[in-house]
Amino acid sequence: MRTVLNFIDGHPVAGSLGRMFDNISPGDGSLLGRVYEAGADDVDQAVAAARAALHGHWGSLDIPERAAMLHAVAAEIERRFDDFVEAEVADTGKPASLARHLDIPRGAANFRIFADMVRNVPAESFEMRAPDGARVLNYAIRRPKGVIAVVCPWNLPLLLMTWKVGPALACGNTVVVKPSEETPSTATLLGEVMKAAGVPDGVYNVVHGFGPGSAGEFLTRHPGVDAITFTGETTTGSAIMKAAADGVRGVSFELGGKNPAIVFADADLEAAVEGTARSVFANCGQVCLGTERVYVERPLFDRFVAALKQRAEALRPGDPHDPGTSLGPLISRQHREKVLSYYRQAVEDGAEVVTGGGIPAMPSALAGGAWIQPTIWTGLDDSSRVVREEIFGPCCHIRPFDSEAEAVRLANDTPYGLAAAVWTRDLSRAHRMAGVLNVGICWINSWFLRDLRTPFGGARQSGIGREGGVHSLEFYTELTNVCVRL
Ligand code: NAD
Ligand code: 6OD
Repeated sequence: MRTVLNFIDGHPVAGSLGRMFDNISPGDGSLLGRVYEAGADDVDQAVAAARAALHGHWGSLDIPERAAMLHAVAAEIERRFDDFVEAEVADTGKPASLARHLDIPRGAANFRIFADMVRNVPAESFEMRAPDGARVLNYAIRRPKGVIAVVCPWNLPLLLMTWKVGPALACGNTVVVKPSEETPSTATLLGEVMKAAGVPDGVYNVVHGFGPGSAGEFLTRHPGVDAITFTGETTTGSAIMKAAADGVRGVSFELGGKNPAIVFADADLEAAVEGTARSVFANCGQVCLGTERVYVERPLFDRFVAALKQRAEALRPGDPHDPGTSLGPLISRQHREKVLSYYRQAVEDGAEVVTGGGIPAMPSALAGGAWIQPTIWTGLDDSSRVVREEIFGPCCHIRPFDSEAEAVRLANDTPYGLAAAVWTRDLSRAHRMAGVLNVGICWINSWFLRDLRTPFGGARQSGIGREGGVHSLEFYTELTNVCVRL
């Protein structure tokens, strides 16, 4: 059984509490290891180490040197690729093929892309005349914002953490990361990678624990933290925003969603079904960009429902290392209880259960895991909680529509606004839809296919701000306008 430590000032440490919490396998419910919980004193130390590193070697590095070090981090992640896959698969139960294809490569890419980006930031400058005719030059410089708190969820642990740590470090900041209590391993492994890549002590710190009354709250309330970047539930975002109000710290939030897919009758049916199936069931439905509401134009409705049902029933839950496995478990039995409560609610609200709706029979070795059936419903009223609230499981409701205007009204009828997918062969209509859907990301005949230089984030209750490419600069740097009388 393994022991997971905090990582503070370049060293693995148990912390001041002497307290540990369990790291449970979602696949079989077994105890994977125990994690040292960080207390308020440990968070203090981590923030102090990050502050010292900011004013030390890291802060004075030239951009090319910093960028080279982040390339070394990416290379080291790739060198230890199998260790990262093992750690991510153990913590999440997801199929190893998914971790190999998505999570770990993106972990490395998130350092490369921002290392390259900061080497090419254009500077803004203007020249004017003073009243006496003298020339005056104004130019803006970007400085690191300071010590950044990075608070992460459990669904794509390394991918989502490095999506924030990459740009934060590239811009010259230092970080204290609070990984999800469910998935502590890859953030800890990244500490070893930082060390091996020569990143100075204190630049990257990890504190383990929970939210309220634990490391999450200690970190986000800490006055030594200059800004907070967070991915997780909207209600948690709201709590963190209150914590950030003291000291008027900036926040960048990637929050929940209830994303629609809209399938027009002229869509390539095969492509629409395949893309929607991925967006509903990938990572066992635990992707913030995933689809939970599907609207299909009436002439295609019955064929689409039948085809998606076939896809759902072809998914194979099982051992993550078996190449035939295409569906992992949910992250925990506790999360499964939440998802199952929506499965029951759907039936109470009069849904037709097209497929699924319960717990699959699993071999006895896996029976203790958080397995759940992929599920499709039709026939729910638009007001049902199942159609309105984020479930974060492998499920969707499919409803017919009769006109483009109705599809837009239904898709936008939500407090969220993260993503929408539109499936049509009519490109004019596709562009028109992108202009009226109230979302941060509009996929056209695609899903989860995005250039990392583009803005990522959500509208309405799905987030605050955008990260990605130069958009990350807005959050991770402070601008100083320099006004020079020549
Ligand atoms: P969560 O909000 O429960 O937890 C996220 C992190 O916040 C964890 O590390 C947790 O310990 C910490 N936390 C909880 N309460 C806190 C508090 N009061 N103060 C400080 N930290 C606190 O989210 P989750 O269950 O881990 O992840 C699933 C959620 O994340 C879903 O709602 C999903 O939509 C969302 N998500 C959004 C995106 C996006 O890009 N928009 C990406 C992935 C996940
Ligand atoms: O691809 C990304 O950069 C990103 N932030 C994806 C988020 C997925 C949510 O689960």
